[in-house]
Amino acid sequence: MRRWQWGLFLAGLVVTLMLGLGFLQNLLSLYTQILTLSGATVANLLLGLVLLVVLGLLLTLVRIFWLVGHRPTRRPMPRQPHQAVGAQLEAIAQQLAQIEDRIARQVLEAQHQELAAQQARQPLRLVIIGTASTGKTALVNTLLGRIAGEVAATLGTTTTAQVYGFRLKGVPRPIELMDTPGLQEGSAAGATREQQAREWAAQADLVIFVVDNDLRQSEFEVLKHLREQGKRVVLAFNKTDLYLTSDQEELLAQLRQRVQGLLAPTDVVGIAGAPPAVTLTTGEPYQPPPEIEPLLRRVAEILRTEGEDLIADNLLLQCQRLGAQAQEILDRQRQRQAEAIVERFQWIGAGVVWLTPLPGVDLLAQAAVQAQMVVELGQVYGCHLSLAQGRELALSLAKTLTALGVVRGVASLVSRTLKATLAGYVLTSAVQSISAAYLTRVAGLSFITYFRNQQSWGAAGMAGVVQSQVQAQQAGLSQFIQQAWQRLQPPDQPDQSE
Ligand SMILES: Nc1nc2c(ncn2[C@@H]2O[C@H](COP(=O)(O)OP(=O)(O)OP(=O)(O)O)[C@@H](O)[C@H]2O)c(=O)[nH]1
Ligand SMILES: [Mg+2]
Repeated sequence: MRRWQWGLFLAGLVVTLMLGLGFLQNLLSLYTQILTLSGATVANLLLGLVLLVVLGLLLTLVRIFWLVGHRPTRRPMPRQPHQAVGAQLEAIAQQLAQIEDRIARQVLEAQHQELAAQQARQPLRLVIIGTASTGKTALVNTLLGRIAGEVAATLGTTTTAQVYGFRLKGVPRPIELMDTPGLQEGSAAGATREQQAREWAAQADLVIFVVDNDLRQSEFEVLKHLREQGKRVVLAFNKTDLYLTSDQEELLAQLRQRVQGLLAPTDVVGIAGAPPAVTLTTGEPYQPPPEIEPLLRRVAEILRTEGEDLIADNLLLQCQRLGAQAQEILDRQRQRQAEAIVERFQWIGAGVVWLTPLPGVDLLAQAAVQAQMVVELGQVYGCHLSLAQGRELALSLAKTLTALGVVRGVASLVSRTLKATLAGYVLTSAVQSISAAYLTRVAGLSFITYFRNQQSWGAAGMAGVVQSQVQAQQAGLSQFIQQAWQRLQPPDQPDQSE
C-alpha cells in the first residue's frame, strides 16, 4: 500500500471506531428502554437481530476489501515475435520495391530472401567471440570432443570463421557452433577480421564472449555494443586453472561487478576450456581435465528456456537492420528526387517573375512558394495532397517567410550584389526573379524537412525550420546569385549590364 492509502486507511479506522462506539452506546440505551417497557424476551430478540445485521455488513465489507486487494495483476501482452518477423519482412519488401538503384536493391533483396528462409531454420546459432588467444578454439575443441581447429599461443591463429554441428543435452534443436577470429589483433587484416567477427556475433542467437582476465576496455565496448543491439550474451572467464580457487572467485565477482547492468551475474561463468599439461613434483606429467560444466549448464538452460524466442528476436533484429539499410537508401533517393523538384521550381519561379515583375517585394514570397511544388514534394514522400492543400501550405510558408523578414532581407542582399553591374528596370526584374528563385529554394528545402519528418515541423515549428534553412543556405547565396543571373540571360542576348 502507498503512503496516502495508509493515511486514508487510518483515518477511516478512527472514524469507524468513533461511529462504532456511538452506535454501541445508542444500542445499549435502546436495549435498556425496551427491557423496561417490553421485557427481556423482546429486548434480546431485537438485540440479536441488530447484531446479525451488523455482522452481515462487516462480512460484506471484509469481502469487498479482499476483492480489491486481490485484483488480478494485469498480464503483459503476449509476445509474438514470429508474427512480428513476418510483418517486418513484408514491410521491408515494400521498401525494397521502391528502391530505384538496381544493384543496391538486388543486394538487399538477397538479404531479404535469406531472412525469409531463416524463418524455417532449425539450428540455433551459437557464436564464440573474444580477444585473440583467449582460448576460443581450444574451448570449441573441448566442446566438440575432438581437435577441430588449430590452437596456439600466438595471436590470430584462427583466421576464418568455422562452423561445427553440435548437440547439447536437453536442447531439442541442433546447434551451429561458430569459432571466430580474435578481436583486436592490432593489424589491418586483424581489423577486418574483427569486423567480421562482430558481424557474425550480430547474427547469433546466443553469443559466448570469452575473456581470460579482467575485462579490458575494448572488450567492454564490444560487449556493451552487443547488448545494446539486444544480443543475448554469456561471458566465459577462461583459463581459471591459472588462478588459485580463492582468486578465481574474486576475479569472477569483479567481472560480474564490471558488467552489472549489462549481464546478469548468472550469465558470467568461470571455465578452463583446455588447461595445458603440467609436470607434477614427482616428475610425472599430468593433464588437468577441462572445466566447462558451468558454461554448458548455463548455455543449455538459456537455449532450453529461451531458444525459440532467441531465434525470433534475432530474426527481428536482423529485419530491423535490413529495414534501416533500405530506409537509408530510400531516404537518399527521395532527397535526390525532392531536390530536383525544388531546383526545377526555383527556375520556374524565377522565369515567371522575370517576365512579369511584381509591383513590390511584398508579394514575392507568395509568387515564389508554389502549390504544385508542395504537392510534388509530398508525392515523393508518399503524402498525397490535393492542390488546394498544397496551396494552403504554400501560403502559410510564404507568410512565414515574410513575417521573418526573409523576403526583404534576401531582396536587399540580391540588390546590393547586382547594383554594381545593373540598373533601372533590369535591376528590379533581376532582383525580384533571383529573390523568387532563392525563396523557392528555401521554401522547398523546408518542405523536404517537413515531409521527411512525416508531415511535421517538429519542435521548432515552421518558423524554426525555415530559419535553419535560411542559415544553411546563407553561405552559398552570392554564388547562387551569379548562377541565377547567368540563367536569366538568354545565351544569344548581349550582357545587359551598363
Ligand atoms: N591455461 C590455459 N590455457 C589455455 C586454456 N585454453 C586455451 N589456452 C591456451 O591459450 C592459447 C590460445 O588458445 P586458442 O584456442 O588458440 O585461442 P583463440 O582465442 O582461438 O586465439 P585466436 O584464434 O588467435 O583468436 C593457447 O596457448 C592455449 O593452449 C585454458 O583453459 N587454460
Ligand atoms: Mg582460434
